[in-house]
Amino acid sequence: MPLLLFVLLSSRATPLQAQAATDSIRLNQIGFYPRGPKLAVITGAKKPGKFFVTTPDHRTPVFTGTLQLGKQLRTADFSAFQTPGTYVLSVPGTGFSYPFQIRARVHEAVASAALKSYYYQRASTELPARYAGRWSRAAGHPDTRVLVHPSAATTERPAQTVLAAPRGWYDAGDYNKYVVNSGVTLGTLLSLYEEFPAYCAARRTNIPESANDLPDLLDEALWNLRWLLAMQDPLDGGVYHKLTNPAFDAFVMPAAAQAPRYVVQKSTAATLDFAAVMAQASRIAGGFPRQLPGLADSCLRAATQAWQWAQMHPQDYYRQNEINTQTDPDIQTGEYSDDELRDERAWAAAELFITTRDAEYYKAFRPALDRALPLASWAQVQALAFYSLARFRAQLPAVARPDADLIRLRLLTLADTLIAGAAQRPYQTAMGRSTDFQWGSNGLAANQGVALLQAYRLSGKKAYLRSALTNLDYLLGRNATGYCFVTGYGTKSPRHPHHRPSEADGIAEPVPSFLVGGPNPGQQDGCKYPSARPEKSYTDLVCSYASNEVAINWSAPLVYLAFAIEAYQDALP
Ligand code: G3I
Ligand code: 9MR
Ligand code: CA
Repeated sequence: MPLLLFVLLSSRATPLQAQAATDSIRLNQIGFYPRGPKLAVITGAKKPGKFFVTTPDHRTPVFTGTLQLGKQLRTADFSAFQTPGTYVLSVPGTGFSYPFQIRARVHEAVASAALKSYYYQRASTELPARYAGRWSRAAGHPDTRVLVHPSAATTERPAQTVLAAPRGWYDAGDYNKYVVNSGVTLGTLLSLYEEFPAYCAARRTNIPESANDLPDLLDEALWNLRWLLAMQDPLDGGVYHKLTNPAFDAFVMPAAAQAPRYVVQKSTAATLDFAAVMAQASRIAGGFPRQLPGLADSCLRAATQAWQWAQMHPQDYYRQNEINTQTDPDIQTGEYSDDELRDERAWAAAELFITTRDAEYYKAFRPALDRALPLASWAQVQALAFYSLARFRAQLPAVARPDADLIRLRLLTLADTLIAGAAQRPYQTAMGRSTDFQWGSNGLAANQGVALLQAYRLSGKKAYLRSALTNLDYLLGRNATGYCFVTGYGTKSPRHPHHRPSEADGIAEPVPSFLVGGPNPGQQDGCKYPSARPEKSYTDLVCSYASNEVAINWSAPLVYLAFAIEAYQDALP
């Protein structure tokens, strides 16, 4: 018997192959690049010793290493092993890991899948089996007869006026369509396209538009963008905050959800996010005049009118409780309320400036440069302005040029705060400060990855790229829960996301390729959680909307992170 097998088997009564993999070895369950970093974290008693990389049948050891004893957990670093293949990691006394791959383009499938998740979220259309596989379903929410809610009534469009605003993506586990969250989502996806146009164009997701000559990413974005255009009141330029049922639908399939739908009050936040996205979409559509005739002009006109409305209505906050005391029916769905709109204003101004080169917009953006730059989220979009200005830094008009270094400094400072302390954390990921764990923490981790990738683009420093990869590793399994957080990917992944189609379709497996919200010590849903600790406050139960829901704004930075890491893989050491 080879020595390794003797060592492995001597601590066990049953043959290894008959045993299940252990949950105690935490690693990226998809895999690693041949020349990239490879780290696993091992929970449980801190016993020193060796670890082994073996073939999946455990018979052939291919690499031997020594466990590192961290402050809290042990780690196994097998970066030096570079041979492509499928393997497991074995730790005597602990067990063996789920299988993983080492190969070039190892994240390509999960990256494209994350983009495909938007197809599954499409409203107003059936999903035929040839695109949706087992998760094909009938059309739901035509949204061709949407009512103007009393909170949105104007002389020209009084309450109960019927509008059409079809298409768009369902926001999350629910079936409503929220402009604020659509804005940050589209901004992130369109930024990815603007930064990696060739790479994006080469990715196919098997959607009905795959045969046309637009990149699938843009076709998918257009499904939502065309809905978004209909959310603007053409008579004044203001944008309705959301298109929604009064109350959340039951856990039924889209076609069975028939409650009346409303557009509600116009808000400054929605209108500014809309302006930013339309300005950005305008310059992208301008690159496809034959495929998208007239769209660039329509988007720019919509953006300009939205900006003007927001200038005249600087503080029209969406406050659901106040509306509900004044109008009927009461609206109980997601609020997406935000009292801090300097960032939304800065983002809209920056995108309008880049597209029109009008210095007035730069003046409106400029105050943002005097503030520290926070991480992007649905309520905080300032980073999207900086990403775009950095992307176009070589082509900007003279008025912006003196600030190029400051824009860069703000972005690198943000990235430096994300890297600080990461190596000392138990899982050695950028993600993991205690404040990182909140509702949608997986989206936050992905957004950290995006910020780090921006810093890498600007500086060429590989530490930023490697740090971004630690967060992809985190999302795919190297974390305190042991889950790969993308449905249908990895070995241990969510089975019961708070996602109405996944629950109602009668198929055991959830709709694939969704990123769930992730650990959230708020535990606002009152479900049963395994632990109160922030990093372990995740539960794979359908009731858990606070940790196990899916959402378009969390998947978008994952798409960005996974695509960009794939595009940069050869730069990994
Ligand atoms: O930002 C603070 C942070 O500073 C603080 O440390 C932390 C401590 O609890 O709280 C953070 O705020 C939380 C915020 O999410 C973070 O993004 C709030 O407590 C929390 O209530 C808030 O939750 C939001 C949730 O709706 C409830 O309003 C989520 O962001 C938001 O993603 C979620 O969105 C819902 C829609 O309403 C409806 N559709 C599904 C969607 C996803 O769950
Ligand atoms: O399903 C809803 C989910 O999309 C929201 O994020 C969440 C928080 O607003 O609310 C969920 O709906 C629940 C509601 O808030 C309370 N009653 C049970 C609903 C379904 O679980
Ligand atoms: Ca804001």
